[in-house]
This record gives sequence, structure tokens and C-alpha cells, in this order.
Amino acid sequence: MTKILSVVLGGGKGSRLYPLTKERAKPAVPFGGKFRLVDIPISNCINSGFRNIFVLTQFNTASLHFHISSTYRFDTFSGGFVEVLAAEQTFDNDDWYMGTADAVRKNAFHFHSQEPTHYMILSGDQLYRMDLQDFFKKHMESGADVTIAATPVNRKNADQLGILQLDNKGYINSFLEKPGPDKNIDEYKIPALRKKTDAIPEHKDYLASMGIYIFNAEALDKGLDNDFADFGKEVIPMMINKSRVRAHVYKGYWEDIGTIRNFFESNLNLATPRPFFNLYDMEYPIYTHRRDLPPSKVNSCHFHRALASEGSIINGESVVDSLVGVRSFIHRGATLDHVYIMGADLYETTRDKEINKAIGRPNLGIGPGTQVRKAIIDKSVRIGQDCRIGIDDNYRADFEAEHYYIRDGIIIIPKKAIIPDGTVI
Ligand code: ADQ
Ligand code: ADP
Repeated sequence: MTKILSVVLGGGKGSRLYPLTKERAKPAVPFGGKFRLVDIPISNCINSGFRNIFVLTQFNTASLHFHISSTYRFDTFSGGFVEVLAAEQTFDNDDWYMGTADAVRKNAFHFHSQEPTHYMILSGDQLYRMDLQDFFKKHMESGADVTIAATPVNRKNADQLGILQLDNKGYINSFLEKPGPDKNIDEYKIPALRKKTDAIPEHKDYLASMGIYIFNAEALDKGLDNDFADFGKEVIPMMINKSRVRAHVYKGYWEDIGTIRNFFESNLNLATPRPFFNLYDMEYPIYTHRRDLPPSKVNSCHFHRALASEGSIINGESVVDSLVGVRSFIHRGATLDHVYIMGADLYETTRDKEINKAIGRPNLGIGPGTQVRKAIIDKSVRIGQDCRIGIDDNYRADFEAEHYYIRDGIIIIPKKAIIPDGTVI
């Protein structure tokens, strides 16, 4: 009998996705108009038949807790759970997780009570669709202690990933965490024979760890019997010398979306005619919280290469190469070009709008005549009328102001921000 526990690493301080993580845990960051980041690894697990899932996070925000508890409920006959474990202060320890391995170690007592035979460790900020059952099957057949999912990459993409050196049998000889751009890593090139057997594209010379691991339960306990903080930096390199560690080559689409640039580009890519990641694949759906919202209403707007999530009202002039999240309001004459607007948590009533008018506050959404380009607009933002956001300049260095941030050349309007009429950013 096998019993697999899936553990989703839900994020450290969340500094790479800041300010989207300013008021929420990383797994709760809205994605794809109606989903949240954590829906991707959880859907991969459920679609692969793994239904015992823990999500490790530094803090359990209301939106994460509400999302998980309202979305993932299994009936008593088929079984399963999705449970959030936030860094907790106990009698013996009062600090947050020091890293990924530390996060797993500090929760080991929760896991042990389930008596798992194996652990599937997954990252919380990646976009992919993978048959984890096949990954598990290969792990079992090989007799390895640990198997690391690995994707072929070129030298440029090898920079910021863990690079594996394989022998001809698929065991890992050596592991180099994030070599950077300058180091000579020729000795890590995939052996020609393996390249051929795995049909790896010619220009992809290296295999990178996807940060997705299967551990035999005993091997994980041994691997964590020390005070190493991280899997990639410490635990995996140590285990390669002491245990049987294999690679499982995955050649499908896989993207780390834990940086603002990748997050932005991957979201907008969903709206293209042939996206890298197909949200419409119903054999392998991405699950999320069901909201019972009305359809989106589009009043004479030029809507092109864009996605509209439920419950939005779109009166704007044009929405192009953009993603419109749930309950978004885009008022008359507004234009969006390369924008991900996340929407709102609630609708405003007529009374709310009267109050807005009385105190001179814009209504929720994008105000009349406002133009926005190359921006992420977080939830429940109020942008006044005739604003110009990202229209006048092309290049923008990282910057922080009261109501907006610039990261990787992308303007970010944080959650609940109020941008007065006529603002130019
Ligand atoms: P990184 O993603 O850079 O590299 P890391 O920062 O350890 O590694 O994050 C891994 C996952 O764990 C992410 O989803 C992150 O949000 C989460 N995480 C980080 N700190 C955490 C904490 N304290 N508590 C809970 N979750 C936390 C790793 C591997 C590389 C590999 C890449 C692939 O180390 O070898 O190539 O993943 O993306
Ligand atoms: P979204 O459309 O962003 O998923 P939700 O419907 O999940 O919005 O609600 C957003 C936030 O509002 C939630 O994260 C939760 O904190 C709060 N919320 C919404 N509905 C309820 C409810 N019925 N009970 C408690 N909190 C709620």
C-alpha cells in the first residue's frame, strides 16, 4: 500500500511578487482572471489522483483560508483534504520558516500522523499541467529514494534554476543550484545518449530542476535530520551523495511565474489565440472557487485578444491583449492595452456610489476616459476619470510611490488603491 502526501510550498516572504503579496499570502494571489496561484498545483494533484494535500504558507490570510475552505471539499466516501498550514508559533519555536526544507521540517509532526509512504513536494508559483501519477509511477519503477522533475533548458534559462548532471541511467551525479550567467557549466550538459533517448530538443543542453520532488517517506525524514533551510541549496545536493536520486524528464510547458514579469506575461498569454497554457482543456481542468456570478456584459467595446471573467461590466472603448478579472467595471470610453485587471471582491450598491460622489471618491473600476497600458491592477482599485497610466513613457525603472509601484517596467496599482481623476503615471 502506498499513501502519498502532497505538500505545496506556498511561499516565503513573497518579495518577488510584491506588492501583489502586500496584503495576502502568495498562494492567494489572483491568477487568470478568476483563479488563484494555489489552484494550479492543487488542480495538478487532484487531476492526478492525489487528494491529500497540505499547503505551507508563512501566514494564512483571510482570502487564502476562505478560498481553500470554500473550494476544496471532498465527500466522505472518496476522501481527501486540502489544508493550509501557516508558520505557527509553538512553545519550542517562535520563528517563521527559514526556507523550504525548514517549512517541511516544522510541519513534520502534522505529516507523520497521516503515516505517508511518500511525499510529493510542489512549488506554489509555477504554471504547468503535469501527470503526477506518471511521475509517481516512474519513481516507483526505478527504486529511487528521491525523484526530481526536470525540464530541458538552454544556457540562458539555466541561470536561475537548479541544474542536474545525469549519468546514462538517469541518476543524478551532481546538482548545481542557480549557477548564474557567467559560470562554465559545460560538464552539466545532458549526455548525447540521454538527449537522444529522451528526444530532447537540440538547443536545450541542460536539465533544470522544476522544484517538484517525490521522496520516499524515510528518505525525506533522513534528508531533514539536520538544520538545512532549503531543498535546492542544501538538502538535494547533500542527498545526491548519500541516496539514489533520479530525474524525471518533463517536456511539456512549464513556467516559473513567481516574478512580476513572468506573472504578467503568463497571464496575458492566456488571452492569445494559441496560449502556452490552455485554460480550456476540460480533461485536465483548473479548479477554483465557484461564485455564482452573472455573465459579463460588454456594451459596444472593441474587445480583442482578451479574456473576460464572470460578473464584469465593460462599457469601455477598447480592451486589447488584456485579462479582465471577476466583477471588473470598465467605464465609458476607457481603454486597456496589455493590462491584467483583477476585479473586485464585492459590488457597489447605488447607496455606495452616492457616498463615493459625496466624498469625491471614484467608483470601483476604471473611470470614464481613462487609458491604461502595461499594468497590473489589483483587486478593488478605484481609478478616476481621464487618467493616463503607462501611456506617455515606454521605459520605466523600478519605482515606488504612494499609490503605485513599477517593477520590471510594469505598473502595479495595489489592492484598494484610489487614483484621483486626471492622474498621470
Ligand atoms: P526557487 O523557486 O528559487 O528554486 P525557493 O525560493 O526555495 O526556490 O522556492 C521554492 C518554492 O517554495 C516556491 O514556490 C516558493 O514560493 C516556496 N517557498 C520559498 N520559501 C518558502 C517558505 N519559507 N515556506 C513555504 N514555501 C516557501 C527552486 C529550486 C530550484 C529549481 C526551481 C524551479 O531550489 O533548484 O530549479 O525551484 O523553479
Ligand atoms: P474572489 O472573487 O476574489 O474569489 P471571494 O468571493 O473569494 O472573492 O471573496 C473575497 C474575499 O472576501 C474572500 O477572500 C473573503 O475573505 C471575503 N468573503 C467573501 N465572501 C465571504 C463570505 N461569505 N464569508 C466570509 N468572507 C467572505
